This record gives sequence, C-alpha cells and structure tokens, in this order.
Amino acid sequence: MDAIQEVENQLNELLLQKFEERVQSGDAVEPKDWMPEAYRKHLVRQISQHAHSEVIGMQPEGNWITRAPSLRAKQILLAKIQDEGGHGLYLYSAAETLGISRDEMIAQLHSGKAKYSNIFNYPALTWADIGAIGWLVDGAAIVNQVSLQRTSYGPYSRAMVRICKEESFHQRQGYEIMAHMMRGTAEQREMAQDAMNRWWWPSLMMFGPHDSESPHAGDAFRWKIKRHSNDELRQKFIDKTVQQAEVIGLRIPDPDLKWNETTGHYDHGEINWDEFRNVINGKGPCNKQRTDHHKKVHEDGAWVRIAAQAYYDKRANKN
Ligand code: BYC
Repeated sequence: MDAIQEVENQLNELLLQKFEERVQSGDAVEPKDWMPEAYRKHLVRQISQHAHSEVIGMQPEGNWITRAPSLRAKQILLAKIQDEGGHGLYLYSAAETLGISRDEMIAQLHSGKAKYSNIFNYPALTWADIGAIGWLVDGAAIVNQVSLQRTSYGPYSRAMVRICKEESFHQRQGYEIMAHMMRGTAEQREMAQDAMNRWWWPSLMMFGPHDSESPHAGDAFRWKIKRHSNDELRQKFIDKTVQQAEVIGLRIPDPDLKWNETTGHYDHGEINWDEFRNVINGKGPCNKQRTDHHKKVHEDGAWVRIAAQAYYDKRANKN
C-alpha cells in the first residue's frame, strides 16, 4: 500500500511539474488536461463568484427599467441587463467544465458559501446611479477583465474576450448618462455628483483587498490565473477615471486624491476596509434583499427548468 502511495505521489509531482512548465510557457489549460486540485478549486471559486456577480448585478439595474427617462434609455438599459445575464451564462458554463454543476453553484450562492461582488449590495436610488453603475462599476470590471483575458484557463479566458467587448459598450452607456446629466439642470448635476459620491469608494473595493492582504494572490500568480495584482488594477482604474470625471465636471469624493509626479499615478486616500469586510460578509445595505430576490425568482422559475428537462428527455428518448 505504501509503495503504491509513493508511486502515486511521485507521479503527481511529475504531473505538477509538467503542468507548471506549461503554464509558465503561456499555454492555455483546457478542461480535459490534468490540473492540480488546488488550481481547479481556485478557478471554481473565482469563476462561480464572477458568474454570480453578473447575475446579481442585474438587480440594481433592473430596478430602473420601468422608470428609465426615455424610450431610448429604456431600450439601452434592457439590452445591457440582458448582456449581463448572458455573461453569467458563459461563466457558469466555463465553471461547469471544471466539474461543478450549475445547481451546486446556485446552492452555494443561496447558502452564502459563494460570494458575489461587494458592489451589488448597494441600492440604485436615482437614475444617475444607472450612469454611475455603467461608468464606474462596468469601468472597474473592464480593467479587471481585460487582464483576465490572458488568464491561464482556456474557457475562462475565452469568455472574458467576449465579455470585454460588451462591457466597453456598457461603460460608454454609463458615461453618456453622467455626461448628459452634467449638461442638465443644477438638480441633475447634483444628482450625478451624489451618485458619484456613493459609488466611487465601493467601486475601488471591487478590486479586492490590498496585495499584502490578498490570501489567494500567491496561487493566482503562480498559475497565471491573475496577471496583475488587485492594487495594480485599482490604480489603473483610478488613473483613467479621474480624467474622465474632469472632462464632464464631476468631483472625485477623495480629499487625498492628487497627481504624483514621481510615480506618474494618482495618490488616493485609504479605503474603508471595515465597510468592505462587512459588505462581503453579508452585512451590506442590500445583501438580504439581493439573495432573497434571487432565491424567490429561482423557485418561481422551477417549472421552466422542469419543462425544459422533460422536453430534452423526450427528444433524447426518440433519437
Ligand atoms: N467582492 O485573495 P483575494 C460586472 C474576496 S460583474 C466580494 O484578493 P482573489 C457587472 C475574495 O473572494 C463583474 N468579495 O481574492 C455586472 C476572497 O474571499 P473568499 C465582477 C471579494 O480571488 C452587472 C477574499 O475577498 N467581476 O461587471 O485573488 C452589472 C480575499 O480576496 C471582492 C469579477 O467577479 C469583491 N470585490 O481576488 C454591472 C472579477 N474582492 O473567496 C457590472 C473576477 C475580494 O476566499 N474576480 N473578495 O471567501 C476576480 O478577479 C478576483 O476574484 C478578485 C479577488 C479580484 C475579485
């Protein structure tokens, strides 16, 4: 028994070495390839959380479909929300190639075992929030996702390529709303600034904790799941967004924000990490509302899944 175990261990070490050489050379890892269990688990965690974020992210925006200020705005918002649902589907499919079922992922979301992005636990109070979500939230997501296009797992990386194309349209849609409001009345400008004030800091939190506090960073870099660190991507987002805010006359709600000649980047104030931890651990303003809504809709839609399965089974039996 011991001898068998030893051979097995040696074999696993060899496989791990080969796997790491492949990843280092830049080859994509595909579903049927051998992979270390920790790599598989890391990806299931990240991809499923990413998928849940896309789907839960439909809720704050869906809240505004019936109140969009014009037919054009309504059509665009509907298309955007539909895109987010599609992103969730590509990502659930990518995660399924790692041996976890959609049902298991949904059960983990409902039990609280799986997280979703902190950002969707805040309410969308005014139409300007829809602008801020598109511009800041999708803008932050793009910075992260452009980097993930080169992630080592093939199905995740390919999903990212398509998602990024759609997200850049979403970001422009949000910026257009904000620019439009900033050209409007004093009340509209105030509304846009208020949305900016509420969404800025949670958007910076989307990139995750500082690098020194990021427990998953080690494996993520070792296996090229991540190509850039949380802090690098956050800085990139700040640098590009500050200029966009200036163009339309919005103020960044950070008194410590200033251009640093030496680093060539903006310095920024400290993020409220207590707020971040509270929000991702279920104590944000809308956590309960978001999960309760997802559970209810999932239960209400059970008949659709049953009917689709019955149709599929019937066809399969015929062939
Ligand atoms: N929110 O070691 P770390 C969208 C957790 S949706 C919640 O740095 P990692 C859109 C992290 O999970 C796009 N939790 O982790 C949709 C870990 O806890 P666990 C959303 C967070 O994985 C609709 C712990 O903190 N994008 O665009 O190396 C409408 C330690 O973190 C967050 C994605 O999901 C957070 N923000 O790095 C509009 C991107 N940050 O799991 C727009 C995919 C950290 O041990 N995900 N945590 O319990 C990633 O790139 C990475 O997972 C992260 C975190 C950068 C988020």
